[in-house]
Amino acid sequence: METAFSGASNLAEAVDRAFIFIFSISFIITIAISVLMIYIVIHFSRKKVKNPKQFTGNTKLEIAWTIIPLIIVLMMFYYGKVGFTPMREVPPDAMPITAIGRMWAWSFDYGSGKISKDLVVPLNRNVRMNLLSMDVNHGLFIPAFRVKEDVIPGYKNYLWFRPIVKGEFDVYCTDYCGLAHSGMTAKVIVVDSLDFEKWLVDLKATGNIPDLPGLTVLKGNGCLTCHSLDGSKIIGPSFKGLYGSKRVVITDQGEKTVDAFDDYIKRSILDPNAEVVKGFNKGLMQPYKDVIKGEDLDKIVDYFRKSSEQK
Ligand code: HEC
Ligand SMILES: [Cu+2]
Repeated sequence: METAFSGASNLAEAVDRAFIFIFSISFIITIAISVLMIYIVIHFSRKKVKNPKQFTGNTKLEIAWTIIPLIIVLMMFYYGKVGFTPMREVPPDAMPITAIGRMWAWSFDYGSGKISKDLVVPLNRNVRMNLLSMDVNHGLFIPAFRVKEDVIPGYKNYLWFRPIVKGEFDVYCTDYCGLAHSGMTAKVIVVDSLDFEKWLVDLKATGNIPDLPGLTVLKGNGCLTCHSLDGSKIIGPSFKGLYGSKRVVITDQGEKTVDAFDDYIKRSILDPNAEVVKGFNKGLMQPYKDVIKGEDLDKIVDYFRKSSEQK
């Protein structure tokens, strides 16, 4: 099994080399300065040197301590540059996948409506990740591949890699993007080419639920940052299977069960904290009384009804 210290992509080696170089230099300098300081404190103490000499400049020494660090930092720059340049040069044959960041989950879009929670990639194939944010700044970080790039709304960023080790690795978000930022993780799974093709064929196209007007309203108002469509729990309950189901809610009068038809859904949007779905926190969803107007409200309910009929 691979450890976190051995890179799993073609880009890892150069990153590790730059890191180890900079780390070693820093380590050596830290030790050297500390030893020198201790030596000077002891050797030049007042007890030992009664009449200290005054120095006023030493050209040779000054040239040395300018040139040597200059060479060292230029070498650091060189190793950094050698590692970084290929990261921005995507091979033309790279397979495109879109990484979508939103509060607070990653999803990976393989095209044709095929969207996966985990990033499955074929061994030894170049992969280009197009980075898309639905809301705020995120950062896509795959430590084992030694790649990390910002995911900024409205800005077309990208990264690429070629996985060279089979296995499962972690994906993180590196920009503090709100409450559940630390939970914004996923897995990269590197598999053989054939297994990958099979997995992709089997991956159900969930992304292309026809864009009913209600879905546009949900997207436009940021509802989907807290409510998923696929059954997963984000901050609020998933919208999957909502319409027509029984909900257990907590009101000021206590617990009760309601049927999720038009009235309940409208109430939940306009005044969400009057009936709070059991197992969820009150006060997270703001009332949309002044935000969602009559017609849009009907479109949302319509969307819930239609998507429940599709099943
Ligand atoms: C900040 C997160 C957040 C946002 C944004 C948000 N909600 Fe909610 N929503 C919640 C939480 C948490 C609950 C559960 C607690 C409650 O019922 O108040 C909830 C409950 C609901 C319910 C009841 C669901 C059920 O399972 O019975 C509906 C319907 C709903 N929201 C619709 C919407 C719509 C429509 C929008 C956008 C206009 C929206 N929400 C935006 C967090 C959010
Ligand atoms: Cu994030």
